[in-house]
Amino acid sequence: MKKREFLKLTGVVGTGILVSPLLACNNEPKPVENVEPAILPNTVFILPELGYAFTALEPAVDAMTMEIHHDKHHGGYVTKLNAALGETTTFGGMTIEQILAAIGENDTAVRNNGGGHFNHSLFWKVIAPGGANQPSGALAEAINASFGSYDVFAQQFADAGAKRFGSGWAWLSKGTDGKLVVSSTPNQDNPLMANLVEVKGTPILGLDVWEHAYYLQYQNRRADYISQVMAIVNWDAVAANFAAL
Ligand code: MN3
Repeated sequence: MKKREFLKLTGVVGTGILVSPLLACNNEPKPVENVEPAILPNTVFILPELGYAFTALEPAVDAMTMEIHHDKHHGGYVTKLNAALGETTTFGGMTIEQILAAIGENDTAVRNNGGGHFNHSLFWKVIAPGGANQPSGALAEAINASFGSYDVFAQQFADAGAKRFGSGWAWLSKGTDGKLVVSSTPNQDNPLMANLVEVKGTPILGLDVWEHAYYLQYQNRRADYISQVMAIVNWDAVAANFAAL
């Protein structure tokens, strides 16, 4: 690069002095500057594959419900989550679990759509066809220790879903005290949202009781939907969630 071009690029053409002799000889330590932490780019979330046919859960859940629920509802949450994250730098580089643990009252779009993404991602796995239809091993022991028996747990879980007013979820989670706990949340909230929910923990089983999850097939019979889906829970998937904690 020619000198004139260099001077032009550095913006000092015509000043006459390139480097002040005072500055050039200044060996004083520089004051420590407040360096802003690097802003990490937002994670871009994608709609996970269902992993099985829309017909695979019939007759408990019909194919049209599964298709609309996965492609349109869950897909919509993912699209809107990514859009909401684009409006802020607060959640840069975070996993969905980290985002949900960090959100507060004012993060409405991330709360609704991030919750929607996490909740449905869990749901598709715990109702996947195949797998044990009853808990066993360490998970069965934990259920017995926490609730007394599977039947007591199952009644609490079904009640949590049936009594949820409006839209929401029933959860089986590992609570902050290490015990398993049943809870229910409104909308797309879940027990990971430590700043927002009463019963905090890490969910290992979730049941969607929004009307979009059952209305085409069950209409107003939410309790029937709950009992049919509880009968097809993939307890191997739930046990894998439990073992990962
Ligand atoms: Mn849903």
